[in-house]
Formats: sequence, structure tokens, C-alpha cells
Amino acid sequence: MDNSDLFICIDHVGLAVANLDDAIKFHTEVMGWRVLHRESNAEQGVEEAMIGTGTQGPENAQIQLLAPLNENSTIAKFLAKSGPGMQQLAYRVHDVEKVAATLNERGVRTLYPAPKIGTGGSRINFCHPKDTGGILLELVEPASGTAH
Ligand code: V0V
Repeated sequence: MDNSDLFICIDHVGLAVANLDDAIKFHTEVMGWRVLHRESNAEQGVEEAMIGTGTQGPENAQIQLLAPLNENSTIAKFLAKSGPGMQQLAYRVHDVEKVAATLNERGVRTLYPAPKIGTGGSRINFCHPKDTGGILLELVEPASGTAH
């Protein structure tokens, strides 16, 4: 793939939080954002909300609030080790498999051999933080017709 075809925009920034309702309350009542979407993802072990500004456009990055669904969740592990805060940066892509393959060719490991289901039916994979300068980088291919 050409470099110009790899990434569309920053899709979202994921924040690990201990309690989703408390985090939503803070980000809406104090920071003035609004909830765009909320769901649970059992496979990823998260209860999550996507929030946006009052003027959120389709290519403006969203904030994803991520709370652990259970004690085995990657978010529970992250909270125990690092405390609440930024857990991931997510880049939007047109084709998650092609982007993962291109990054693999360039020496970046992806976590899953095939994409998994993410927010709003998107297809997702992650780059290992050890290969990206310490950042858990998510690749997000939105479900067709949406830009969660
Ligand atoms: C771990 N490390 C991180 C990190 N998590 N570095 C930066 N950002 C993070 N979030 C570092 C950690 O400090 C260690 O470095 C090393 O990686 C191994 O960490 P660990 O604590 O032993 O943890 P592991 O290996 O058990 O798990 C780490 C990975 C795991 C990244 C493999 O968190 C994972 O599978 N993440 C992908 C899935 C995920 O995050 N799901 C929740 C979001 P040192 O100490 O060895 O130097 S779900 C989502 O985003 C959805 C649904 C969506 O957007 O659609």
C-alpha cells in the first residue's frame, strides 16, 4: 500500500476508566462532551461509550471511554498496572486487513491474525505497543456507512 492510503484520520482516543457512568458524568457535565454511542463488547471485556463535541464532524476524533466488564478484562489489567488514563490511539482505515499486512511487512506486529469486531460493528486489530514506540495503536475499519 502507498503511505497515502494507509490511514484516514484519528478515529478515537481510548481512555481507561474504572466506572463508565462516573466517567460519562465528568466528560458531559464538566467537559461539555456528549454521548454518541454506548455498548458492551464481551469479547474485548469492555463497557464503552463514544463521546464527541457539540460540533463533532465525521472525521473528528472521538473519545472512547473504556471500563472493564470483569476482572479478566485488558482494561482491568491496565487500570491495575497504570491507573486510569490514555490506553490507546485508534487510526481509521479503509481496509484493516490490508493495513495490518502492510504494517506486518514493515516489522510491526498486529495482535490478531484476523480482525475482531469493535465498536458499532467495526473491524479492528491492534499493533503491539512494543513495535510502535509504546503506544497501543488500534486499526479501525468502520462498519460500512458509519464512522462510529
Ligand atoms: C500494555 N502495555 C502497553 C499497554 N498495555 N503499552 C502501552 N499502552 C497500553 N495500553 C505494555 C506494558 O507496559 C508492558 O510493557 C507490555 O506492553 C506487556 O503488557 P502487559 O501488562 O503484560 O499486558 P499484556 O501483554 O497482557 O497485554 C497487553 C496487550 C493487551 C496490548 C497485548 O492489552 C491487548 O491485547 N490489547 C488489545 C485489546 C484491548 O486493548 N481491548 C480493550 C479495548 P513492559 O512493562 O513489558 O515494558 S476494546 C476497543 O478498543 C474496542 C472494542 C474498539 O475500539 O472498537
